[in-house]
Amino acid sequence: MKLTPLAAHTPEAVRAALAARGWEAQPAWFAATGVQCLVVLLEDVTEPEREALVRWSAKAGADVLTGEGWALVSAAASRLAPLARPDRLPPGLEELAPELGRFLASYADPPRRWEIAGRALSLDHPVLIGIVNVTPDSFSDGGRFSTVDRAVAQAERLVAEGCELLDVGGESTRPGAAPVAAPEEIARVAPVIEQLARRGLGPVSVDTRKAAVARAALAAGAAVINDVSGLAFDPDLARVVAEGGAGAIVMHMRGTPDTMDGLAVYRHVAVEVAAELGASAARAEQAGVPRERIVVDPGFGFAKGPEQNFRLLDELATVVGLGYPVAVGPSRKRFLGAATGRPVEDRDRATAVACALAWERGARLFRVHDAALACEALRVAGATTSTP
Ligand code: PMM
Repeated sequence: MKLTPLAAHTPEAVRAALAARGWEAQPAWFAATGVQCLVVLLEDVTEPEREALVRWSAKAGADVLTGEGWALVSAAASRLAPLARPDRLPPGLEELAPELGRFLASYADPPRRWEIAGRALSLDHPVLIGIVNVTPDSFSDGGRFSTVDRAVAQAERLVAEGCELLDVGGESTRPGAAPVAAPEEIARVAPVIEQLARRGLGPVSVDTRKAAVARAALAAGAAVINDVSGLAFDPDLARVVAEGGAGAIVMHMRGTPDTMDGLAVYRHVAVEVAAELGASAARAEQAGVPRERIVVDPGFGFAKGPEQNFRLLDELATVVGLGYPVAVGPSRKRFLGAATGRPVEDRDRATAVACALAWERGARLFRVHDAALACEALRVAGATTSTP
């Protein structure tokens, strides 16, 4: 007998081994995803549910680690699947089926498109979102593109370097930044969005927390609203997105840019960020934004310290498990400086590496200042990923 260890972090190695033995592409892919091991954390578990889980795991050959009120279940996807089927569910575990079913469905068939106003973006390849800041005080490129002409020139460069969406922001979100009133923010972003739309440099997203700014941006031609507050800052914003038929990037943060650093306290950052982000996305859906229009973003640097950002990057699969496409914005942020010792103007290589790691863990959209380096890194990362 001859033994060869196979890569287990994606289904690809098992698929290739089956294909090499004559299996057809589709059955090989389904079998490969089925044998892949998944781990889920269950919380708010009652005592009878815990007993039912332990009984099921002994029969199903799954591993369960458990304590009062919680359980960690580790098993091949195909073994977990019966727990998501009401007709095959062991008695006592009825509560589990809907959530597990949704997770298994998005694991087997992740979202491949993102619907935004007027079109859809394909997520089969890395999608670069180019940053066009029109704030006089943004932390990394503050003031350099504050006029419309400069913003347009920057946008042209980003598109030439491979960006498929341009994110125009008129309010800095760094801690201590002066708040900007809606009319001032509109005066900054609307003329730029109008120019980009007129020149066919788009689609365009607007980085704002305010409903009034979002409304003006949509009227000027924006197709996406990117809200760093996760729809928590302005209660009217979700409705504006829904009525405008726009795409939404719902980002995770706690508090406001001024209070967020003091709120960076987590027992398990990825689990808590995913739960809070899931609640924000649910708010968007309740306001009438269809699921296909929502992208979630873990919000690197927002209410997270360096170590927490790295944990979150490594455990991004937990955010991907929500079932929405995932965007990330590590570009030039402080945690990359903490790892490399590089100042903010010299963090584009670190950004490119972070993007490649995030792609490997399931992110599909990447918000960057410098698209050329990130694009190269993502081409390499993307070339290692096979889709069925
Ligand atoms: N980061 C910043 C601003 N907007 N939006 C999303 N979706 N994700 C981010 O990580 C994010 C964002 C802060 O960075 P900047 O001042 O360089 O734009």
